[in-house]
Amino acid sequence: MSRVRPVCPANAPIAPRLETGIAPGLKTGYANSMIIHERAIRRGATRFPRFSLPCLLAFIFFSSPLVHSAETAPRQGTVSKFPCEEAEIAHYTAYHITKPIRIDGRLDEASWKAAPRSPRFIDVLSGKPTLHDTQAAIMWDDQNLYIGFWVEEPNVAATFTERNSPIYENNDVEVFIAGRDTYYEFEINALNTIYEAFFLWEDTYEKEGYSVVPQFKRSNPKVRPFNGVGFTTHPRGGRLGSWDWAFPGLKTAVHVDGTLNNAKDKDRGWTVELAFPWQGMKWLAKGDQQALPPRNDDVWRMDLSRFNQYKAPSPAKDSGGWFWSRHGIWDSHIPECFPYIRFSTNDVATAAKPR
Ligand SMILES: [Ca+2]
Ligand SMILES: [Ca+2]
Repeated sequence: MSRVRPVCPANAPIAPRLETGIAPGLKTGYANSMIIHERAIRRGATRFPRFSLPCLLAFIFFSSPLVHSAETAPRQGTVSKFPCEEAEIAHYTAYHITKPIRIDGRLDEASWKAAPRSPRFIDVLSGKPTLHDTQAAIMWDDQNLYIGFWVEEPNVAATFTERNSPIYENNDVEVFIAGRDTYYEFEINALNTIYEAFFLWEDTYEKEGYSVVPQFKRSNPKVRPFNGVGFTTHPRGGRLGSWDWAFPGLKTAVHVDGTLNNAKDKDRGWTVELAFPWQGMKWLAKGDQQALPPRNDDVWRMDLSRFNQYKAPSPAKDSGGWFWSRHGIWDSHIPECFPYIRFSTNDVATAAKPR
């Protein structure tokens, strides 16, 4: 059964901003001042015009699990504060590895072949199947968290080569890693160009000591308020974004299985291989005192996704945002919707066969 959402007139009065603005004079330097509103502009203003408050509330209501009940059959009597339904959020076990991984973009190590893969990503709004296949896997050792993406793509294309360019304006894949008080955003295109940002919830920003970290200080010109993209009524309240964050020791690589920026042929796609050192996760682990590296059965919230500039043709309803599990609203920035990643000290060779 298809859902029906209210149609809201664009630019209606009483318009709550879907993003925090940047002063026009700041739109210079540092890759356009970090393209600060990143997705707010691209995924908010450009794709979600300003709606009137009643319409916005109606949209959120119609995106709620209650309205989805016929499709998703939520548990009786449960009401989520978030646009994703708890029962829909993915669970995954990340296994330990002992053999070294070469970060070259090729996911040909035996460990990657043994690791469980995510299901094919689904549309972030509808949860429906997507045009092309996207899968991911997560592994770890005592030094690093490893993430691999398999991205089916008949025309692999990318343009940005400068770090922190608006990678989301290319086709990309993205990683979000959340702690209790903070979360990290990572994006990468097929040219192995990356974009990073770090977000901190205001309710713990001062009292937990994040406010004195140079990269997170309010006085840092690369730190600004951020209020999500589509879900601007997060019950936790405000947050800050820092575009002055580089994940310590991060290693990234991409392999293109085809020809890059040549549309005359048909490519198979691209793969992405990432190593995030645990020691770079200090500010993510602090809030809930997560161990670095994890202990057996520790659980983190992490989200993996893919964004496309093209859409599946009508009548498909393709939002262009493809996720491991659905958010139900156009917003990557909802840690409560991120999949549950459980870390096992068992070797990846003991993992179940990939689906
Ligand atoms: Ca490799
Ligand atoms: Ca090509």
